[in-house]
Amino acid sequence: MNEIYEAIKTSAIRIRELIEYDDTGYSSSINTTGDTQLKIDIKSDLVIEEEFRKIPSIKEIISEEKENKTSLHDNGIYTIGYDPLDGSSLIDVDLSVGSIFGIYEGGSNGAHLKAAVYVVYGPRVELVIAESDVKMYRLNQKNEFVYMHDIKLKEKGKLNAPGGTQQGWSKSHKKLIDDIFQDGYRLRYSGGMVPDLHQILLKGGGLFSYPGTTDVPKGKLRMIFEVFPFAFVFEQAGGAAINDKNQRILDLVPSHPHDTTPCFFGSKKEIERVMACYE
Ligand code: AHM
Ligand code: MG
Repeated sequence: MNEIYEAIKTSAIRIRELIEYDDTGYSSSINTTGDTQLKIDIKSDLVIEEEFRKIPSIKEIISEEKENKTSLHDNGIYTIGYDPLDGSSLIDVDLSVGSIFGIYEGGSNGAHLKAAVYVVYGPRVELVIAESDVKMYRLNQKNEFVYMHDIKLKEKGKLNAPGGTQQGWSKSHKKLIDDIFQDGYRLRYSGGMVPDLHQILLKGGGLFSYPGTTDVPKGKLRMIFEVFPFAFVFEQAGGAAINDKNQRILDLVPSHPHDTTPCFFGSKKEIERVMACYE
């Protein structure tokens, strides 16, 4: 597993360089979800693939930027699902973005997840590795990721990050979000799930939601590259992650690599509120 973490660190340093200095314009290609890809999405994907090709324990990779799996090493054991540059449309306005990795063994269902890693490219570069605990690292001037501290959620937080087009929310979802604000929670939402979830994790807790809406009934966020890795991080940090049927996210089984799901990530108390609303 360590060699995988090292490959992710090398990729992150290279991607940071692209974010800071490279062209942020559109390419001429469209990805599986129908988004026009930025040149930087494609380049970040290539950087990660190049670094992962050097690691014999990786059997195959599934990228948000590609339609199908890519086989790497026949004798490898791990499948890595990743989103090379999540929230990349925010680079134009100089907001934080991230990379997300799920390290799976034996398949790519939630239950196959062995570890999850994400990188936040903000004013500083931070990297979080979740195994049986959740550890945060920060990039220093010598391009080394230095361990900072473990991440542990409190039972209840203060932040609310409500995603999805409000016009398409159900009445009960709108009431849930309104009630949470009524209880004094503060709005913290940038539109990049990596910095939005990172903020909730570091500030002790809260709720991030991306429900099914009338325009996207199954939500927007993809299970293998985005939702499963963060569900793993939240559980290992002492929180929880569920869908709109009150099922644990990590029990879900996607039928296609790009399947999406409504999702809720939070500390224990906020997830209990979601369960009461969606039961
Ligand atoms: P992307 O992978 O195309 O960048 O989309 C994922 C991002 C998430 O970071 C964020 O939570 C969500 O899209 C916001 O989407 P929207 O503004 O369309 O609701
Ligand atoms: Mg994404």
